[in-house]
Amino acid sequence: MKFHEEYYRQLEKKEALLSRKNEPSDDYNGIYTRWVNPVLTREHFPLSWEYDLNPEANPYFMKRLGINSAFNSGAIELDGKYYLVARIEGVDRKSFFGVAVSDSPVDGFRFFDYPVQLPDTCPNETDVYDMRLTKHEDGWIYGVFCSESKDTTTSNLSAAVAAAGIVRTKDLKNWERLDNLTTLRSPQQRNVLLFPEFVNGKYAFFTRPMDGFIDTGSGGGVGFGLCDDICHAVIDEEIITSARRFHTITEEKNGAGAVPIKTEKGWIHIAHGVRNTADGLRYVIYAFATDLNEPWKVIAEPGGYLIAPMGAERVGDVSNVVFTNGAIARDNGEVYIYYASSDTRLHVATTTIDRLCDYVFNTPEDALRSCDCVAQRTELIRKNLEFMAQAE
Ligand code: M1P
Repeated sequence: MKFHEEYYRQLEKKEALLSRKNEPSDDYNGIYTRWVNPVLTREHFPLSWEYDLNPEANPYFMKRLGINSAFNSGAIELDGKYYLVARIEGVDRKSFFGVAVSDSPVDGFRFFDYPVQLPDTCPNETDVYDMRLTKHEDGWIYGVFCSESKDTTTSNLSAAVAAAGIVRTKDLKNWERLDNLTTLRSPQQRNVLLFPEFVNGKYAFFTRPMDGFIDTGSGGGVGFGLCDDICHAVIDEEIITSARRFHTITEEKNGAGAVPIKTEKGWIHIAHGVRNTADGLRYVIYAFATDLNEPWKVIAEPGGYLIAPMGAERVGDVSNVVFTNGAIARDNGEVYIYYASSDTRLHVATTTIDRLCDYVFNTPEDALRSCDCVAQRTELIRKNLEFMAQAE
């Protein structure tokens, strides 16, 4: 009896969470609006994903395969529905993917019956995470993700190798695995995404060249490279697009985030930047634009961050982190940025293409030195005071 009572109690709690309506927060910056409730958490999974629902096999109604978190998610709109391919981490620390769907972009996301079972083509692969979803002009939906394996060349137990795995699908249910991306000049890769259009007749990737697993080392920033064959993707040269800079939000490292959004003025990129602090790494989200025809050329890069961890977002498994690998830009100009906080849960912030363009093209660049930053701000204040005086 206890089993059934608890089952129905948990089911009711879950249903209340899944049907809870979200609302915009009153935090204001004019650029985007944060929404109050996370769109995905560890509580969003069907009971069947964690519990054995057979009372004979599980008399105490225990979680048998617990889930720790649901966070960095690829995002896509298909036939009027919103889909998230979430990074799900089990209590055993292994990540995997699950697809959640909703009729609304801000709440009501429910996972498919089963997680994604990727074709097991890489025997040494231990972990997979952070899928970016690209609706490519070739007609496929591609998922590019981090494929992590143990580094067997050293005795360091924690040493790992990160590569970019590639899958493709038409329906988010059946996934075909292609060869991992090979980058001839970079030993490791994470935060790779496939650009949605051919560039010079080739498949184009934004990459993140890295010397090691955590440190990007000599990797100068977000890279860009072309390949001929998506089924056996090989990139030779990687050009640096958005570069890491001393004493900025990208000093330690940066990486591509959501698939770039096409606008009349250029491609808008929503990426992440990392700086080091006495308390460890701090991850923020920033934006920049690249040229419509030469998408590797940065044409605007506002100074500072677009989204930084705030309030409860600041705490989690890896605290002081916001991270995005998915945004949905609708034909009507609405934009939904799905961002995770502290490697623990997923949130949404809403804006529009007009606002993002205004932000990216009209926000001053980082002046790089305190002295010049003060001059920048002084100029803003001077203009404002003059304007206000005239308006009186
Ligand atoms: O823990 C913060 C993030 O760390 C990694 O990002 P990066 O490669 O830029 O350091 C990723 O593993 C990401 O999943 C994670 O959110």
